[in-house]
Amino acid sequence: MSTSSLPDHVARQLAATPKAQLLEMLYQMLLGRRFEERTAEMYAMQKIGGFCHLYIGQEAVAIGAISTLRPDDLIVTAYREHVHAIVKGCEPGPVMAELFGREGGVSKGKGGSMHLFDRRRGMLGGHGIVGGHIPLATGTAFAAKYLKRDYVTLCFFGEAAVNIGAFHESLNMAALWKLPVVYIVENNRFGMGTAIERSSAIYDVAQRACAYDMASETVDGMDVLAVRDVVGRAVDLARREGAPTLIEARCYRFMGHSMSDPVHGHYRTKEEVQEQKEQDPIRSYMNLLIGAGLVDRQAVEALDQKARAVTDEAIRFAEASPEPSPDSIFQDVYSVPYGPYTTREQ
Ligand SMILES: Cc1ncc(C[n+]2csc(CCOP(=O)(O)OP(=O)(O)O)c2C)c(N)n1
Repeated sequence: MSTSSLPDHVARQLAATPKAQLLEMLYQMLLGRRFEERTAEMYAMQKIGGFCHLYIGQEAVAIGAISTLRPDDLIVTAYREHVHAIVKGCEPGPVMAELFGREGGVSKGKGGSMHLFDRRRGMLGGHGIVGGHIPLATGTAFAAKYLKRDYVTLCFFGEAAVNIGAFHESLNMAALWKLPVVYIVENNRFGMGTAIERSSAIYDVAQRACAYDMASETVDGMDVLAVRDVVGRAVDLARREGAPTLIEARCYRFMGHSMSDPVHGHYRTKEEVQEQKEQDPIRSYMNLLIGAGLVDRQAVEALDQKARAVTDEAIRFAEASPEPSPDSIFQDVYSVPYGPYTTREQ
């Protein structure tokens, strides 16, 4: 494939990213998809209870964004976060065990699907209150500045969260104090069954940054290299200059809002969902890598087999893990009064 026929961001990323990392990103997308498909099955078998929101269709956002991070960087997410957690380094077994509510889970079985947490991997949740975690990311970014550390925080949330007061308070402080944080809006167009056009006075979410004189970009959230390109620049800016950015990644969820919701309900048509599925971010990226001669179909099949095997193993791990003991009910429920980046080990 001649690179002159490629969009600028693709040519740039193919030239700048080691082949092993490009393939790792494809593997992570496949792993995220297989993990979520099996999660749906486990939910239907009642091995997983409570709320459960799948990420199928949006994989390019988490994988493209997190691929730009160092291991000591942090992510803070909303509740559609199984894939973010795995990509940030949480083992798939403990993530699945958390969904099963088992002791071996990343939150010891007490958090469930919406509250995945692993401080050592820089995964600071998993939060169920829409927009409630945005100030936490602003806080970890403030801590970086205060402690003179150069880690960056990525904060992921849906477009429905930008109408929450905490979003505006957070962006104001981050811009005022120049904090190293990147806010990533995963605009999948719907907050449950409410289209953005019915809930927001403006639909161009990135424009919200103007109010705080903050850098902003809109990116195709179905294109993993585009996300990596845009988030990579924002992470550099945050690390070098402590400046925050608001990124709007336009994407689409292929499943219902949560496991208890229909795929389209009355708020979108079957045809719309089908049309979006034709833009599947995994297929597009796979075709791009094949076209660029970086991988062949056989190698993709091998990556997919590995993703399936890792997911099977995650389920075995979850099944084998015991229920949390009743004695542990009050342990780890409230946090200790010092944060993830103090010198004291907890
Ligand atoms: C403060 C608050 N209000 C309402 C809800 C109920 N609720 C759960 S998910 C959701 C929609 C959020 O949509 P969005 O932020 O766009 O994220 P998505 O589900 O699309 O990933 C709502 C309203 C909640 N969890 N928290």
